[in-house]
Amino acid sequence: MVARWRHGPGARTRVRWALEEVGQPYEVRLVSLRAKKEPTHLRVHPFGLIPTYEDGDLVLFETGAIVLHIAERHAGLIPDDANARARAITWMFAALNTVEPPIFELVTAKILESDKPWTEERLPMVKDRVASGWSSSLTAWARQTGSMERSVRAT
Ligand SMILES: N[C@@H](CCC(=O)N[C@@H](CS)C(=O)NCC(=O)O)C(=O)O
Repeated sequence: MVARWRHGPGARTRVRWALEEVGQPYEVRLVSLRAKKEPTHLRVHPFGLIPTYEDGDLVLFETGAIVLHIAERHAGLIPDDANARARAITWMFAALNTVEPPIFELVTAKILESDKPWTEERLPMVKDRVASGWSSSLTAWARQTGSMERSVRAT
């Protein structure tokens, strides 16, 4: 199987990482910023973004969906046990929906909008959403879950 995905400057590496992990060969097609908004690319990505993934007749977009597709078809990325699998998929959603957005907002504030008049006031709030928003609760969760899993195993 040869998978093909498109990327350009700043492309997500997670699709490529997943393919490397499962040992699947792939071709990379570079897509320029301009080409992303042209009809050829819009046929494979409705939002005109990257990456996309093509394997025969199958065309996918959204890195989460692509990585899940790769994980479901090749051993090694997600467990076989149904509950462990559900937990792994939960973390995939958490990475995309909970962890990534505030980090992306921080990158936007610090890099893309650093020259805007509102940045000085906005930056501390954005940083706080990452730092106190979930990093401390994640630590607490990890501690708690460790003990919860031990008690589940003991019963
Ligand atoms: N949720 C999408 C996000 C895709 C996305 O934002 N791609 C960026 C590159 S990492 C992009 O194409 N940016 C160029 C643009 O906005 O025109 C995914 O995970 O695939």
